Amino acid sequence: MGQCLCRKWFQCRPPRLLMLGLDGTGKTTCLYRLKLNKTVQTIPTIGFNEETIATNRGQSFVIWDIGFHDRLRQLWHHYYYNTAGIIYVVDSADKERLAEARELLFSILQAPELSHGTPVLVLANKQDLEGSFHLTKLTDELQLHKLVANPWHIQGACARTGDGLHEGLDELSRMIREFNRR
Ligand SMILES: Nc1nc2c(ncn2[C@@H]2O[C@H](COP(=O)(O)OP(=O)(O)OP(=O)(O)O)[C@@H](O)[C@H]2O)c(=O)[nH]1
Ligand SMILES: [Mg+2]
Repeated sequence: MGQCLCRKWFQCRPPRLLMLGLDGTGKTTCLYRLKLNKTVQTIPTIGFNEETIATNRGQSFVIWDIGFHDRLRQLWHHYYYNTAGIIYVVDSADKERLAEARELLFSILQAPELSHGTPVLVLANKQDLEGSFHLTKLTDELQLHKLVANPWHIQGACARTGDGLHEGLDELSRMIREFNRR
C-alpha cells in the first residue's frame, strides 16, 4: 500500500531532472536564475535544492541541484532512480579540472539507472569569463562523442545573466520526449 502510494506520488509530479557537476561550477546559481531570474548569493550546497521550473513551452520539471561535497557524492546514486534527464554543469573557464569533470560525468552515466539512454544536457557555464573554452573545445576535452548510449547536447550558458539556460532546458525537454517515444 505504502509503496503503491509512493509510486503514484512520483507519477503525479513533473519529471525530475538532476543537476550535477563539480563544486563551484554554478549549479545553484543556474537553478535560481531559472527560478527567480536573478543572481543569488550562494554557499556550497550541503544536501540539495529542489525547484519546479517551467520551460518556455510550458513543460514543468522538478530540478534537484545536488551538492558536490565529498561525503554527499557517495549518496548521489540514491537520487538516480526515476530521473528523466541530467543537467551536467561545467565551468567553461576552469581548464585544470576538465579531466576531472569528464571522469565524473562518465562515472555518473555508468549507473544502471542512467546508462540506458537518459538524456544529458551539458551546460557549459561561465561563458562570460575571459578565456573560457568554446563549445567545440569543451566537447573534445569532455570526450562527449564517446557518449553513445545517452543522447546529449552541449549548451553555452552564463548563470549570472541567464544566457543559454532556457535554450538548454528546451533541448533537454525535446530529448526526453524523444526518449519516451521510443
Ligand atoms: N562569472 C560567473 N560566475 C558564476 C556563474 N555561475 C556561477 N558563478 C559563480 O560561481 C560560484 C559558485 O557557484 P555555485 O552556484 O555556488 O556553484 P555550485 O556548483 O552550486 O557549487 P556546490 O554547491 O559547491 O556544488 C559563485 O561565486 C557564483 O556566483 C557564471 O555564469 N559566471
Ligand atoms: Mg550549490
